[in-house]
Amino acid sequence: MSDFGTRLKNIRKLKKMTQKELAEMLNVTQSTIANYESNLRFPGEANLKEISDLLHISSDYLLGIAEETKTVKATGVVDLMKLKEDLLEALLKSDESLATKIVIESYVNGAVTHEVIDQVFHPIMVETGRLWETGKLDISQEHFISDVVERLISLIGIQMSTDDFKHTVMLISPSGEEHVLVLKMMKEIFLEEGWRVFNLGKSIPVASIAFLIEKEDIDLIAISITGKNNLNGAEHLISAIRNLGIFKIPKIMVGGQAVESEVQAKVFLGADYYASSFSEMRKIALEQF
Ligand code: B12
Repeated sequence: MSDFGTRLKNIRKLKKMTQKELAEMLNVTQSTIANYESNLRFPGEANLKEISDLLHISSDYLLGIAEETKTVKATGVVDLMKLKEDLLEALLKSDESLATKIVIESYVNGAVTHEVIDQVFHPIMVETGRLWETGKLDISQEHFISDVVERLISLIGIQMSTDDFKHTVMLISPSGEEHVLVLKMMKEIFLEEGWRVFNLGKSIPVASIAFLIEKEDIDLIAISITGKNNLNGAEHLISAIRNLGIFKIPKIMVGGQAVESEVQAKVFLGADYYASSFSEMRKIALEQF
């Protein structure tokens, strides 16, 4: 189980609060909060109660007295496999509040965004698709799960306390592509790596892409294509971007189920990079920029 300081820091970050903001709310200095989070000092009874009220978490939980979550190993490491199973079970029972609680607790205990997206949310969506395909899940349940997962992804979004971004990425899908949840997952992965992100979704006019490239100095355009029938749209989009006549054309990376299932796609799309998974995408982002 993680210590008090780490738990406090994780839950503060999850609530998207800076040390300064929490300190102001508690009427203490920022260094007091920093000391709490480094386990150099501990709050008195009154302050502990105030912290737990402000962060909506029980003081027993902050102190580590409350029962360990099922998803946390005794070592304090989040068991992602267990997290995935528990979360899927809650989603299949349409229990959104339990699903939210499971995800929040895993973050309080130090879960890392790109790991949760890669090893929890992605497989949950794949399993959802499999259950729907085999007639074990109604479309209404599939839509419910997509909506809750989308909300949970926003919930775990990292706190943006910096405007000193390393690079800038634009995320898009070709028009007609309804699978945009994947773009939200990609957004959190890039944010975690310190990138500035413009998630523009599907059906974005080329003129608007040009406008943003000139305005924001975009380094990378990442395009996700799921439906095979959207490959042509993606190809046109990429060649239109290449022919914009702009001084600095950003690098283009493609990925998605359609690219994986169509061997030729990697060639005819004409992108600079192709990756078959989020971890490969992250590797390119880290190594090539
Ligand atoms: C949720 C879902 C929906 C939701 C989407 C909600 C949303 N807001 O996104 C809704 C209900 C709208 C939907 C609609 C449809 N869907 Co649907 N859907 C799914 C489901 C269950 C999950 C999709 C998802 O989010 N997966 C999670 C992401 C993270 O996985 P991923 O896309 O594979 O991404 C990985 C890699 O491909 C890669 N990657 C992806 N993008 C990128 C981009 C870059 C740059 C890089 C580097 C890497 C990368 O990294 C990821 C992680 O490793 C899948 C099942 C499945 N197996 O995926 C079906 C699925 C994708 N859908 C499918 C179909 C057929 C449809 C519909 C045609 C159904 C219909 N008859 O209406 C429509 C299509 C509408 C349209 N015009 O696009 C098929 C697609 C088959 C195909 N490839 O053509 C699937 C596979 C289900 C199936 N087996 O039949 N769907």
